[in-house]
Amino acid sequence: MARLVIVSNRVTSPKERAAKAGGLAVALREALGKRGGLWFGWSGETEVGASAEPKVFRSGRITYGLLTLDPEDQRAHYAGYANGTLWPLCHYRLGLVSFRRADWEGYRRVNEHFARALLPMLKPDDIIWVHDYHLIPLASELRKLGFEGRIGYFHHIPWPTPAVYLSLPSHAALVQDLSQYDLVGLQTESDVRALLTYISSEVRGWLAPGGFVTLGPRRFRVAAYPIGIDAEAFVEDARAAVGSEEMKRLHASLAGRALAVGVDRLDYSKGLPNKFAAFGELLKSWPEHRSTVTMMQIAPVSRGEVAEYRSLRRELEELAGSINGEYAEFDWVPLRYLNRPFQRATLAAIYRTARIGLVTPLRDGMNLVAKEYVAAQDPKDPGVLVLSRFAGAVDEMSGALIINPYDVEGMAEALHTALLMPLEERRERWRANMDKVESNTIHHWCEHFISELATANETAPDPLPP
Ligand code: ADQ
Repeated sequence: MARLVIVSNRVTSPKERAAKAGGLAVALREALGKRGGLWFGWSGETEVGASAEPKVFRSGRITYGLLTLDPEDQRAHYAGYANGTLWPLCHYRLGLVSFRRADWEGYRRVNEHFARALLPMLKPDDIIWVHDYHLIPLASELRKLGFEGRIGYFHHIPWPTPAVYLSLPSHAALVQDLSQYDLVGLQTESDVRALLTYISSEVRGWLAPGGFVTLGPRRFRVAAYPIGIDAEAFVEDARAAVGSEEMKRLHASLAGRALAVGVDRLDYSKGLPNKFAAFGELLKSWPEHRSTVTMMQIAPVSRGEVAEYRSLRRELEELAGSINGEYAEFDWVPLRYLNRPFQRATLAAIYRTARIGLVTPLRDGMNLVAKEYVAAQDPKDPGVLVLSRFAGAVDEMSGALIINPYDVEGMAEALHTALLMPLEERRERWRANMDKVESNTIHHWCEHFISELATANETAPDPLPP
């Protein structure tokens, strides 16, 4: 079996406790452990003029290669092009996109630095799997250095429609970079359509059924691989939480009230201000829910080095304060707002207690919280998932109450409906969602992508003219 090489911007070291690491990190480590393999990425350290000499060590069957970056390049790459340009662009927030040539150059330099450091560690028949928008040019840089083996890329965030994507000055260069992969994985079929439409209409690529593309001398494939969660582990954690000290404290604090929960990184793509406003609207328009429902929003601070994230944080603090100021009673605080991470087991307990899971992003590649909420429910008395139509997860979660996150009153109405929903309907909707969560786990996702990357290009049909 060919060796697997995973490349991601940040590498979670084996020392990080599994309970804290996300499902993705655990699943990737498992895939590497099975085949034996290399995990390569940035160590999190910077040093002026950093050398392309990674720190290499082994843990079990996995070799780790950790790279140091120059601080100015790291800033241009991470806070600059990746999170100041590509993140808002891919989340349809053109007003927040900044484009500076110096950032674009820094982004490319970091990818080149990655390639130079990685190349000496590669064998010709390795399967290389690159993760996310920080590393789109990596295959180009490896090809320039002469690597001809299989390289795949998975884009964890949405791929925007051509009308939005074309506002990126470097749009054509970035798609040329994508063409250097053998397999490009996106979250949903509509992301795939968006990218293929751009390729056939803007850069005159040739398409064949199955997402096969010919672009100049390159042949590659674009396909959807919707990511899943470790469903079994979540079910297990949620079951184990029943009767735990934490669950008892949570129940006691709710004093019989229903709980609506949101868990999101503090990010402007997640639609948090609108979610808070919808909860305020529920309390305003349906006064019967006052004192009978509590909302809990868990939102660990993220990317504090980017200005938009700091202003979002201030906006949310103000909104939470005004909702609580307006509606709180001496024995009831309507909105509990927490800015810190929790262990997976604690999250599972909170999800299971919540009558409503509120997932309302303005745009999201997939959204794993939606799936985690479903997995953690008690099958006999499950809660209701309220889900944005702009999350990739909506394709699979047919049992959710689907909302438009721009429609605050519509979201408030969905909350009202969810609070009144009869048990029978809750069970039916939950079952439909749970079937998908159980059948498309993170393990299937990993295996599926790796097996299609291993045979990429062998199955390509003849291309059709554009
Ligand atoms: P994210 O934007 O981070 O991921 P999401 O898919 O919801 O969004 O994953 C967040 C993960 O972090 C979940 O597993 C959640 O449990 C965890 N998490 C959130 N808050 C937490 C807290 N307070 N404590 C502990 N854990 C917390 C990106 C894309 C998504 C895509 C994923 C995976 O933006 O669209 O689904 O990658 O591809």
